[in-house]
Amino acid sequence: MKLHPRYFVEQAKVDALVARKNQKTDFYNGIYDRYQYPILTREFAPVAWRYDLNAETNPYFEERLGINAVMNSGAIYLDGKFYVVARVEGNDRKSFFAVAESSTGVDGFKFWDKPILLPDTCPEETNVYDMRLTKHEDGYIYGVFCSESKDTTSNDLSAAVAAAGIVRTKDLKNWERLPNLVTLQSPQQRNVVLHPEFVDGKYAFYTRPMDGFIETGSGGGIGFGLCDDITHAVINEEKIISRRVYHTITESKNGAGAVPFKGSKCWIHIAHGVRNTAAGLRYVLYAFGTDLNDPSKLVAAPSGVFLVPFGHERVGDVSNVVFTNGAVALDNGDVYIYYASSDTRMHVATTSVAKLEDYLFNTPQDPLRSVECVRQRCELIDRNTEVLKQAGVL
Ligand code: M1P
Repeated sequence: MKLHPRYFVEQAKVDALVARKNQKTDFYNGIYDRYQYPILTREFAPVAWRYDLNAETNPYFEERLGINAVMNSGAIYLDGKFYVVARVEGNDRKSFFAVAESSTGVDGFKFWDKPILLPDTCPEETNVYDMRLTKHEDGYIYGVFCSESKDTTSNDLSAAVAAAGIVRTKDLKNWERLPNLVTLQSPQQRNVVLHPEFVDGKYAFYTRPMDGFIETGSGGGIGFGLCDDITHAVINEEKIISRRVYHTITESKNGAGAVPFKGSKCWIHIAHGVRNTAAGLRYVLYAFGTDLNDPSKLVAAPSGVFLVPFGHERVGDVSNVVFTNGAVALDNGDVYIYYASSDTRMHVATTSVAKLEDYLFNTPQDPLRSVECVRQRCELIDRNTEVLKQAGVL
């Protein structure tokens, strides 16, 4: 066996990307900072994942198992390091999970040597994606993800069934697969998130009831349900805590995003809303707060979008999409929100718990009608006119 010399050229490209420093851009909204470079793309995948390195069996050094995209990643902070469990999509359209780690949280993300090989306990499962990582107070780290299977009851070739798969680990290396979540009220589930604490002594899940694989149909938004036993998780009843609303950013779909984290006033949620347009579905991020003692009770609902696809983020495999399923909140109050753009690459936005709570509680709510929105804006302008007069600017 002889190592192909091209290996060194390609591996140097990966090493350069991992070594590249990331910087805040001049984007400003006072709420969070954006960064110059994505934190992970398909080009970060190790060369050994994609090529046969043997010059005898791969004389042209052709890519054998290409990587198409690196996106929607769960995130966690453990022992001084940032870890993401990325959704890596192969050229064959199947996704899998892979851990990448960084010591800064904004750059230097390096994939571990091998992707995660989950226990194969679900023979009908075709695809897995979008893992949320929850450091639960029971001592485990849970990964809740979409487990997708062909809908064998339909003649439509693309008909599928989405369920919430559950795994758990203590080290991100050894994963135990548990039975998929059962929601008695909802035939399909995607974007299910496990709350980090027990609620009334039970495991608490945020759900996203759906009638079909793509359409949420009668599914009213982000649900909340409790279950007694995570090793056979069944939710009898889902209560909608953040509704889909006509002519808002959540009109078509409303799904949980990152695992919520605790502020001083509320649980902070960064979720996604979807609306339909002539150019297809547009996915944006929005934020809401729930009661510290009752995470199913909405206490803060600022109007409109929190983060939208911006500049080059707008274009990719599924354009006009931003999606989050992971955030890290450090003990010092710093927050790292990991989001993917256009189902293609991963980014980070940084902020703090204090800034987010200011945003949650001081951004006006959506008055839901144009005339009220103008009134709301004119009131702001009037107050600002007084500020400018008193400052001698006007
Ligand atoms: O393509 C955009 C997103 O579509 C799905 O999200 P949702 O269930 O809210 O429609 C998911 O497949 C997600 O992975 C993807 O980013």
